Amino acid sequence: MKLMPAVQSPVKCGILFLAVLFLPCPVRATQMLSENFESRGAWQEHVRGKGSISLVPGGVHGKCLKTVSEAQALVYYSLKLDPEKVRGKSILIRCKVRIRDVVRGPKVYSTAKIHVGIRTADRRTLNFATRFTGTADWSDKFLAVDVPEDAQEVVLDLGIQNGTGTAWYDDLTVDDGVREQAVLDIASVANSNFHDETPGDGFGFLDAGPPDLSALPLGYVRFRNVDFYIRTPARNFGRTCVVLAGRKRPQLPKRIETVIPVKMAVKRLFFLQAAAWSDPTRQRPCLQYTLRFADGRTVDIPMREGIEIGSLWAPKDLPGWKLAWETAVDGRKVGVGIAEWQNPRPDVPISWIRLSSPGDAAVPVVLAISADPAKKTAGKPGPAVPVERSTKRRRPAKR
Ligand SMILES: [Ca+2]
Ligand SMILES: [Ca+2]
Repeated sequence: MKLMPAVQSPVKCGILFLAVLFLPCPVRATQMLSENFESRGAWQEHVRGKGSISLVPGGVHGKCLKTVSEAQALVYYSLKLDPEKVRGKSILIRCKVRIRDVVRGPKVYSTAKIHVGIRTADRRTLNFATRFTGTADWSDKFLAVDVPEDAQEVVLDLGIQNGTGTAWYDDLTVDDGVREQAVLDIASVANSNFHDETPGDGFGFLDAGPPDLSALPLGYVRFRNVDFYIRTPARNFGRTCVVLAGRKRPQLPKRIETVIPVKMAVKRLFFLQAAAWSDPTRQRPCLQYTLRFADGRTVDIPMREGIEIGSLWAPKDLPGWKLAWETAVDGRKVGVGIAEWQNPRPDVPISWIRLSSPGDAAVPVVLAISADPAKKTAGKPGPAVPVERSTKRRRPAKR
């Protein structure tokens, strides 16, 4: 293991970037269910009104589930989850979803959705749902559900509840939500998105055209054995990442005034990031994270081009930045990587993180930040699950 030299910080606390710490982790999410909708299996069909349920070709892989509601019908494809396996857990449901002309029905929840209904021992009904309306091609959807300890019945439903339209589902997984790393919520600082069609028109990701980060997987991802949460454009006014000023984009902010709340003691931080128009030979900071500890002390973590932050369009492993994801668009590469920071003060909670850039170097892009919590709660070592929580409803008997 090679230790990188300590960098300057106000508290001189010997910050080390560890080059090869991406080792297999002992705590992994356990997958409880994986459904590809090639055949019906244990699922039940519920159609009330004019609608239909079918398994049809044209899925993300092979067949998919197609649910059609012609006039505010209830069209649910339902599966009972084993309450023994999900009680007291924060389960995470992921699914590819495609919708066409889905129009909301009489209630705010009358839409296409991923829904979980829970009946408890004292006969309460809890409803959790991620809802969809309109028309959209296949995309990743999530639903996180905190299942109470006294859950007696847990039912997962896919389909349309009294809305009108068509919804397709494929590649469904349910896992127990346990994560090795805690994902930090960057919603408060996100100022950009991943997409830019036209260079130089003043809009879009880096305003440099393709290749952009449109193909980056969204939601919960695990790169090099580190859990991250990549924001989806469906929330937060489409803002999914942070782009700061650099030589080629001086008009962007050099400093984000808001901060990322952390509020926990951490052993390590992981930064998913890359630099555009980067010159790895410069080896000077183009991005800085400033951490404030609960005792008021701060520490600056500079990210140097060619060392801790690699090139977005020529991504390759560096001493302190390991390639996490890459793709090619028309033969041109684009990729992002992980820089890891070992906290010399793991016993002091970190209050927040601020982002800034010198503004005269590469243009830095920050996609996600995760932390290794210093303490793991028994049974729930993962993060407080999501950054973009589901809509939670507590209404009796209505799904
Ligand atoms: Ca399929
Ligand atoms: Ca543009």
